[in-house]
Amino acid sequence: MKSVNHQYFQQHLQGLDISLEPQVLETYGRDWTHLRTPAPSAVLFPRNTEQVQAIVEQATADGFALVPSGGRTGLSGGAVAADGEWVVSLEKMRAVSGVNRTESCIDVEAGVITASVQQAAEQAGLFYGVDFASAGSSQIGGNIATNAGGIRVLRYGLTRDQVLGLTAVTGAGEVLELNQGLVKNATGYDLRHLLIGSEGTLAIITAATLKLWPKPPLRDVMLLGLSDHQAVMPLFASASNGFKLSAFEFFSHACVEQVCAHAGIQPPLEQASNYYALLEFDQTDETTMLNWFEQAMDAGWIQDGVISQSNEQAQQLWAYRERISESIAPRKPYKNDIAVRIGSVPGLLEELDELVNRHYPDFEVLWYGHIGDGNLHLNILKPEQMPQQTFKSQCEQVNELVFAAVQKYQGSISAEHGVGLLKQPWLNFSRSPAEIELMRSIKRQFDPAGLLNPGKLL
Ligand code: S2G
Ligand code: ZN
Repeated sequence: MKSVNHQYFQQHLQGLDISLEPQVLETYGRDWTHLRTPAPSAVLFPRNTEQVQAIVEQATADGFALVPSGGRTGLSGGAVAADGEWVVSLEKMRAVSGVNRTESCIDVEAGVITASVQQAAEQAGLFYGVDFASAGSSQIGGNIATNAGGIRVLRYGLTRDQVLGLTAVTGAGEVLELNQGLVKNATGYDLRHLLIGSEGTLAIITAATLKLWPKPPLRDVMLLGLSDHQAVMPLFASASNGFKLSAFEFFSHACVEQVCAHAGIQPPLEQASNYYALLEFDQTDETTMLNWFEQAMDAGWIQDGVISQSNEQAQQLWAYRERISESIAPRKPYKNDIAVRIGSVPGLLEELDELVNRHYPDFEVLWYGHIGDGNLHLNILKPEQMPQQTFKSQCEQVNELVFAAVQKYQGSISAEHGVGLLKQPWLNFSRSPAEIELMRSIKRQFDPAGLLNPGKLL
């Protein structure tokens, strides 16, 4: 592969912001997984779709691979550049059009931070439906490329369900303007939905039109101590009927211990429980809430619980769930992000809990996730004294068993974090050979030179 320098880019990509600084190469060549040593050959900062198109054409001419880069908050190695690729950072494409109240949507460029979309919507008296812990640093382009989920999928759906229009540059250098913000458009294959979740392997997303929702009513939050994880599904079914849920999250006591230690806060309830559920729902009257709470106690599903009395307290209760990821990051956890149909959650939980305790007797195992979506995050904390590589290979040995269990329930080995580099060896546990071959032929159509994010997903 050719080496590049400033002259090369001045000659071939006039006016494009680039960096060859070692520190910049290091920062932009990794995501949150620290899976590989970053080693891109350049970081490019296009300011518009035309510059992205010129980059794709030049990279094709000289045989450079391209790694699209957003907030690099990914958890499966999808934004890792470790083999001389050009990183294409969209962070300078940060334009936000005014909110369109009539159509209830907003036009944004790919580099816009997720939280900025949430704020723009709020200022216009509307609401952007997707939220998760890293929304303060993730970018819309990356959210779309991984079809990010988060904590309110139950009510508003995935990122996929917010995208009304998409602009992207394919690996063949074509600019696609997909669906143009239309609500209805029955004119053949919806290519927008091929690109959403394609992890930068089919095209580089440069802009999107996103759906906005009516401003939500005031909401209450309940944090409940569960006697046993088997209570979680009857509790979810009952809460789904009793309240207008916008979130139903689940986490084990080990998560609470990590958050309390990291954040220096007290546990949420007097008496510790093995598991917790956090419910968020449209505000309802006190009597309805208390009656439901009593019923859940009488049914033996919950041992204790607290209902938020203010928005501030609601945020405090959310912190026990939202801050798990940041609290355990220093322990370099091995993450599994699995999903099954909601009805299969108890069976899978039971089976996996037994399996991990048998195979990881001396590892700290943390369960948390979005029960309402059938999505569980199984995180194994690395023992302080164990070398990273030893830990990773021990976890990966158990992966076969974990994914075989997920496969038995026809579940997904990656619910929302994507496949990237990390989950690729086990893709066959969730996708058939015929599907994988079809995905490869689609990849050949969109990226004939194979320069877009090579080695990721497929
Ligand atoms: C969550 C965030 C990333 C992780 O907290 O729901 O998706 O697994 C995760 O720590
Ligand atoms: Zn999650």
